[in-house]
Amino acid sequence: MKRIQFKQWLLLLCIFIAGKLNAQNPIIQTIYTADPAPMVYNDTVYLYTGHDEDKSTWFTMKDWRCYTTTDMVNWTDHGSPLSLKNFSWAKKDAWAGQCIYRKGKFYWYVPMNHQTMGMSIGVAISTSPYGPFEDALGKPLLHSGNGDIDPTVFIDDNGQAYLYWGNPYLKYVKLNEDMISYSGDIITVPLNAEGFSKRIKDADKRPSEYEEGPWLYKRKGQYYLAYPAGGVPEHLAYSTGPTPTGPWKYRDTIMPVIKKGGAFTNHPGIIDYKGRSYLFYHNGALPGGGGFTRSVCVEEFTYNADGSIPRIAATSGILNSHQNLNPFKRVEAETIAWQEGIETAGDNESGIYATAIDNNDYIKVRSVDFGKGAKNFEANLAALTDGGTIEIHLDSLEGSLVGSLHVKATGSLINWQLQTCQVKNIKGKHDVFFVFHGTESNLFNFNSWQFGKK
Ligand code: FUB
Repeated sequence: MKRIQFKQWLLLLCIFIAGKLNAQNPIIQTIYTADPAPMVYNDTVYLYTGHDEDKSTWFTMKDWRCYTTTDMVNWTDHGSPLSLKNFSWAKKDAWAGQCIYRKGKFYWYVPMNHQTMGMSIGVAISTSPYGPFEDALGKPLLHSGNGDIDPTVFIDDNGQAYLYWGNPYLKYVKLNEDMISYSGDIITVPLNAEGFSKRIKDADKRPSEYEEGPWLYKRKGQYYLAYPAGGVPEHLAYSTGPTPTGPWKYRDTIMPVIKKGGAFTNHPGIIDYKGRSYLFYHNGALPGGGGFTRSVCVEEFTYNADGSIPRIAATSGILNSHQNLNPFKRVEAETIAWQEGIETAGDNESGIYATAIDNNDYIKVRSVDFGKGAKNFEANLAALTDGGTIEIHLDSLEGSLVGSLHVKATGSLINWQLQTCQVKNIKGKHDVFFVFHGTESNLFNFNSWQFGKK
């Protein structure tokens, strides 16, 4: 992501200006992400995504990613807990999946191209939402045709789990309680006009507006099936039903085709979190972004009184944090509301950290509550040479400079050391900008930070 073409600078400038105006979308800027699958577990939003490779000219995807938030504006990068390498039978195409919790375990359903059979759906299992995940079966959970992509999983109140998937068809099975096998036939859902609206574009090719990427959930006794619709460029639409297997009734468009900065695909992920409702989707708005280099975004919305979903516009993102961030506890450097120039990397010993830090790159963290005051700053850093600086600015890139940490060499880029500086007495709630300066490239790696009161 780091190196961009000169002609993309104009777009970068727009994003930069938008960034200054508090843009939050796309919510991940370090890599291209696609096909969001949010999961609420223990008061945290876990966002599982696909990962478009840089400069991709097809859906070239090799791994899946995980991010978390508790405030909907600062997102922590947890790296890649699952990749094609975890499936001995996989050939390529780590496309859209979804993860769900059941009885102490996490089940992540993902499609990929089988070495001989074509697109198939696998299931990976872990005892932690962060992984590591491993192939539960050593073979696909199912293969019914080459349109076996984009699984969505849902567990009803009575414990029955359902897996829906497919493009151009829409199919489902009832999963067994073990979540890694199913009972009964694979059912093909009739894609009729009543359930999914009559196809307008390419009506000879498909019977209904349904395209791919289903997202199944239940709210207030009603079952919702959201999906990309209408052919490319896709919009998001939904149907509802009285049971998890329908009959489905087409309701409406959720998000129209994104005209500016959209990708030709889209993909819904809908959750309720701390009393508010959110639609996750993807666009192509980052520098270098497009149909095969997509980025995950999120919008807050309110259901209509009758339970219908309103039209949701793609905006610059969520401005109000759910809760303040406590700067007096260790915060991972890869907890980011917005950034420019940074990448993330990781290994078993260091965890995930911010890297590829060059002059003028920065990380913004929102709604940091310093309470009655912070007097010093401590960062866990690794540097090959002296000379890099972390400037701490409040509320904007040019906002008041409250401290500068002059980074010292630590011996290697994974040899971590706590380094500190004094800061002016910072009180109350602020957005914090860590702005990096230095003459070298790869100035240092940045693992975590914390403020102190003395
Ligand atoms: O990300 C690869 C494919 O593009 C997904 O499986 C589809 O839903 C579309 O988003």
